[in-house]
Amino acid sequence: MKQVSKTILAAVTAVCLLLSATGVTRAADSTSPIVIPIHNWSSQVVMAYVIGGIFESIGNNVEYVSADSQAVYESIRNGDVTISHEVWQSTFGKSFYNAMAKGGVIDAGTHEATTLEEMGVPTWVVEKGLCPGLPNWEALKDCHANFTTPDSGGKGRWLEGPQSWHGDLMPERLAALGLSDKWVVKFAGGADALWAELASAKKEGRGTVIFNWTPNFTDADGFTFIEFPEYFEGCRKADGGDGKCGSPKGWLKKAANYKFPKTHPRAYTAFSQLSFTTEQIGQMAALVDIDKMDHKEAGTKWLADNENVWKPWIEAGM
Ligand code: TMO
Repeated sequence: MKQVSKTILAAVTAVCLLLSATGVTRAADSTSPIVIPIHNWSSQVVMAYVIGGIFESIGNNVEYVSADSQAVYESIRNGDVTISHEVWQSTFGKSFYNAMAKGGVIDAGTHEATTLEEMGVPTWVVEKGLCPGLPNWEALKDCHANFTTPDSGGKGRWLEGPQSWHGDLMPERLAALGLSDKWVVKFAGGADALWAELASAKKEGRGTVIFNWTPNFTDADGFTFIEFPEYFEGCRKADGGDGKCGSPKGWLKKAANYKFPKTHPRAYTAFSQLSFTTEQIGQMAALVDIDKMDHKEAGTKWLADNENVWKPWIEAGM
C-alpha cells in the first residue's frame, strides 16, 4: 500500500513537472462519458462516430444515444446529451435558440459548409422537360400532372422527409403559395425512402419532387433545388409570417451543454475547433448511401483516411 502511494506520488509529481515545464496547467477531462446523439440521416450518424472517435483518441469515454432531432436541444440543455454536431439552420435553428434562451445550451461554432434543405428534383427531370420553367417555383403551377402517384389523388406529389424534421412546414408552404389544389405533401417514413424514390423514378423515367439537402451524397449526381420566394426571418407560418417563402441558405452549427467546456476541456477544445466542409460531409453520407457501409465502419474509415484533417484539432487541446 505504502509502495503504491509512493509510486502514484512520483507519477503525479512527474506530470506536474512536465506541465510546469511547458507553462501549461490544464485540467484533465472528466471520465464521465460524452453523450453524442444519433439521428436519422446518414451524414449525422457517420459524423457522430467520427467525432466520437476523435474524443476516444484523446482518452475520453463516449456514449451514443438515439434522439429525436428536435427534442435533442432540450436534452442538451438539461445535460442528458452533451453535444449536437449538425445543427441545420432551416430545420433546427428555432429549437436550438429556444433551448439556448432557457439557459444551458451554448453555440460551439459553425462548420465551413453552408446548407440548404429544400424541395427539389433530380436534374434529369429538368432536362427531360417534365416541368418547364424549373427551378423557378412558379413552374409548379402548370406541371403537376407529370408528378402524380397512386396515393396523390390526381395531384402532383411532394415527397417530404419524416414529419419529425420540420412538421407542417411544407403543407403550409403549398397552401400559402396557392398550390394546394395541384400538389399534395406525403411524408416519407425515413431518409431511405427518399433515396429509393430517386432510384425508382429514374428507372421508370417519371417525374418526382422530393425533400433533400446539401451537403449530401446527392451533390455529386445532380440535384436541382426549387427556387421559392426568398427566405427572411419570420416569414414562416410557425414564426408568425404568411408562409410564402423557401428555406434559408443557412448555416450548420455545433451545440453543447454549457458545462462541457468545464468538465471536458480537451474534448471541448477539439469540438470547438472542428469544422467540416461540404465535400467532407457529402463523403460521410456517400460511404453509407452509395457504398452501403455500416455507419460506424464508415466513421472509422473516414478517420483513417483523413488524419491530416482532424489531428490538428486535438493538438489544439493538448
Ligand atoms: C436535417 N436534414 C439534413 C435531414 O434536413
